[in-house]
Amino acid sequence: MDDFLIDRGRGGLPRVTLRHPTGSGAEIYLYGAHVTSWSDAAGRERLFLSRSSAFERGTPIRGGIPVSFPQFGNFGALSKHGFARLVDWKLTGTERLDTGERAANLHLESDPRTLGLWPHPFRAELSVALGGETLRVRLRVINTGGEPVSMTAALHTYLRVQDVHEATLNGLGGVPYLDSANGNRRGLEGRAEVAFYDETDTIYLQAPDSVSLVEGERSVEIRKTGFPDLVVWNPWTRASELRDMDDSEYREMLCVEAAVVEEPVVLAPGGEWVGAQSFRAPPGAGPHARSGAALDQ
Ligand code: TA6
Repeated sequence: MDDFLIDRGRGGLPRVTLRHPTGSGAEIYLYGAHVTSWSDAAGRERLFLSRSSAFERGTPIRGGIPVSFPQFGNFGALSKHGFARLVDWKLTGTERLDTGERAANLHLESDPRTLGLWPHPFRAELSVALGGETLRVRLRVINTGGEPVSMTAALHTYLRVQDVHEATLNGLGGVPYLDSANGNRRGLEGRAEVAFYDETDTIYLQAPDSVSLVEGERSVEIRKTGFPDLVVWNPWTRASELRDMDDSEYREMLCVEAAVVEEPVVLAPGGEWVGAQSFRAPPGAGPHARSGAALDQ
């Protein structure tokens, strides 16, 4: 099979498929620059995508890696998570990197529609690089206007788990947080291994760049650069309030989002900002498997 395929996916929306010689794969929709699938060399899907997700313009895709830009959540006057996930991005191109990764590069430029929502000229670029065991996603934003601009953003990644009750997120002990599920109460994470028993919507502030999601013998190492914060979300039984997620699907997902929330990025005219999130899923790796170097960006 070719390394790159450009076709129409669900809902007839344009889609780029990346294939790595090891057998791993990824799919990206131009609508929202949305990564909807990352499968490892054994063919196991590593991202969660809701069975009830819409694939139609005007509604965000539920699952995968939505791009929240230029606003994270409701932290501003725009609609929740900004407009980037609701518009068509353009495919800049695909390439084989020196690292052996297969990559797709997308971009979005301000136009009359975005300027009507957010009066700031910009260019945003999203690069997705697929390796044998890794997926790297990089967001670059350039202020192409003449005034300073303030923005927040996230790579709102939905990771797939077999059962969220059995999963822990490790590496957040001692990190301050904002608990969005409880009136934005502030706290300090007391657990080295965070387990999940209820609705979770936590913004870890100035979070460590490396955490790991561990579930039995499976683990995913998650790294970020440029993004100071890390958001962890699971709607739990409130999934029933989401019309694009089945009631029990909360068991199969955990959002671990590289984000910039509390202290917005301020870009001077001509200035740029880069943030990235990457994932490594070693085959058959046990809970304590670790390897950092391969994910440096
Ligand atoms: O990033 C977490 C969050 O902001 C939660 O508050 C939750 O609502 C989630 O995003 C999903 O938002 P959405 O608009 O996609 O339903």
